[in-house]
Amino acid sequence: MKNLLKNLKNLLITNTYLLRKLKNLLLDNLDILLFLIIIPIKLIKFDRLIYPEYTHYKLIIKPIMSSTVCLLSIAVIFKSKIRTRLLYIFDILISILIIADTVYFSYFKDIISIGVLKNGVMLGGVKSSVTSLITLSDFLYFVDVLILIPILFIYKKHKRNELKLAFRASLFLILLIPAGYINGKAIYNMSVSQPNLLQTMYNKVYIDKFLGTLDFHVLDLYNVTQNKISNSKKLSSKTENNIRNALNKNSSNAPSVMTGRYKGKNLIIIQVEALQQFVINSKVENQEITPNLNRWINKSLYFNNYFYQVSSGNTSDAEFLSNNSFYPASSGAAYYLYAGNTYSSLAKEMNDNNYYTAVLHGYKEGFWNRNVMYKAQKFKDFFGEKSFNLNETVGLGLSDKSFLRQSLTKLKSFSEPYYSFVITLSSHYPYDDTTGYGDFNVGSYDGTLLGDYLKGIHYTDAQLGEFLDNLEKSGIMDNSVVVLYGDHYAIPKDKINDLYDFQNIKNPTDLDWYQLQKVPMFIHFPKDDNKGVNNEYSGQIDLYPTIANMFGLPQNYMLGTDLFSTKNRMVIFRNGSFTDGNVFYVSWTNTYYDIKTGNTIAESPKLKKEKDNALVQLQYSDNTLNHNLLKKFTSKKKK
Ligand code: GP9
Ligand code: MN
Repeated sequence: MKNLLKNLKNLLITNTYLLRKLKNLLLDNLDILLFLIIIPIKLIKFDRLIYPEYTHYKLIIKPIMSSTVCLLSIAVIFKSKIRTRLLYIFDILISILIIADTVYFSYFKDIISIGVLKNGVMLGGVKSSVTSLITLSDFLYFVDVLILIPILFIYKKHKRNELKLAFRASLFLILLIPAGYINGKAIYNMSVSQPNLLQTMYNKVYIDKFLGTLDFHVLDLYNVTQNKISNSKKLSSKTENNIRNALNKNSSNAPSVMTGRYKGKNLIIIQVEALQQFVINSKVENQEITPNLNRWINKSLYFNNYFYQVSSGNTSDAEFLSNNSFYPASSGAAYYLYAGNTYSSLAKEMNDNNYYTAVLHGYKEGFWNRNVMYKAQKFKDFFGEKSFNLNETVGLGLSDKSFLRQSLTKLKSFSEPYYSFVITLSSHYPYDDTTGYGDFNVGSYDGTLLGDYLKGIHYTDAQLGEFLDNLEKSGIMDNSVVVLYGDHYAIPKDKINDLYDFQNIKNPTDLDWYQLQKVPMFIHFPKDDNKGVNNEYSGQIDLYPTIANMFGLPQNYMLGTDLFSTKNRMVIFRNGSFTDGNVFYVSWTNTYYDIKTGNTIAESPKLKKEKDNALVQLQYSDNTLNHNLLKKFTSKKKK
């Protein structure tokens, strides 16, 4: 009995000792505990806002917890007082970041990036309505910051058991290594499942949804810094002069019949999603695939050897090439990387000629960083998803039918002369939303990607036909030049065999593949003037110089060539492949093909020169963009 009592007493003493130890441990690390609870709650709350459809936290908990622990690991290196302060500062900063993200998201349905801040989009677009956008619930993010003030004050008085530096350093590693690994793995997985996404940031919301906003902002910072570091080397004035001369080559063009002929007319450019050339004047099951475009091509000047030149920036690269006459970024997307640059874009030159300029596209404003980049290109207005009534959707968003109808109404209200850049959406990969496509019979291709594409593009063709007919009926066409082209490929490489089969190509070569990378481009002039076919080899980079010539705009800063004034151009692709219309060089196999015979040919000194020149042109483009040379060139010119 005595022993039992003694044992009980001992147990009690040890327990109280343990309890006291535990209590002290908890109190000593209260700041860490609170940080580990508060920050993930805030991050998850924001994630729920941008991703209301998700049903469980499993998707996001790993990157959110691991990024929080990574931050925490930095703080634990310091002594307890500094650590607590640091964690508190992190809390404040994260709260500000999330509130800013929330306000921006409620307006643009996108996430703030450094480019957004640099371009002042936040100020321009949101300023007027900032107060109406901040809701009371946004302040919840700050509640703990306020409540913590008195708590931290009292907490200061608690004497903590100070850890030795060696212990703190090991704690740092113990936290950072697994957390960094888990976080890195989440980022890596995304880079595998969504190639190009992390470099181009075309869909910031997607990244934020699945990695959390902390990771998103760190990745954004990483991209920007990496770009800054790799471009920090200054260019010599000789290199700069060479670039300036190369950009100016169009200015020395002798005036042609087209020069200034359409000055004062409206310009409507229609960029069609995934419109490839092979569907033009082609049939499936004895029906025309694009009867309307075929009809309009007959009334227009059709360029039937026109290539897309996009790189990983896809649609945005097509816009970039066509509006600026520069090559896309070597990796990543120009719309993201160079959004802070100065441009001598088509819209800017049109503005300077008293045109009204606007972009119309019925999709999310922040996608492809458009809201930021249109500002940099000096478009006066961007009518994005918010400006349209989303009364009918196909695929990604607003249907082309509804979009083009609403766009026509908008065009009618624009003050003339105007430049309107209209971008369609419905014929977007994977083309499987058949709503409104009718029952276009694609025979044996039914159920394949190619079959779906044929249905999809047939639908878009019908909408474009209606739009073009209405432009004509309403008299707009009499006073406008209308340009239409496809942005990029529709059938990716892994499904290309279906297309070879459709085209009846046996034993395809890389030349065959390249010849299928054409997109239709036509220019319709008032009264069907200049109609015909132009067979010259050309590409998207040549559009701006061509339009500049027709509209009497300066042709000073462009790498493409005017389709009406220049012969023997080279069409250069981002990977260094090129064609001069006779020979096709495929860079990934270092092979030259004779276009007429389809045979490979040996490199001649002339071809070697062309190959080197292709790389020089790409280098001019990269240098201009990386060093923001247009800012320098255009401001010097004004003096
Ligand atoms: C969406 C659209 C799609 O706005 O332009 O871009 P893409 O995926 O084709 O590059
Ligand atoms: Mn596209």
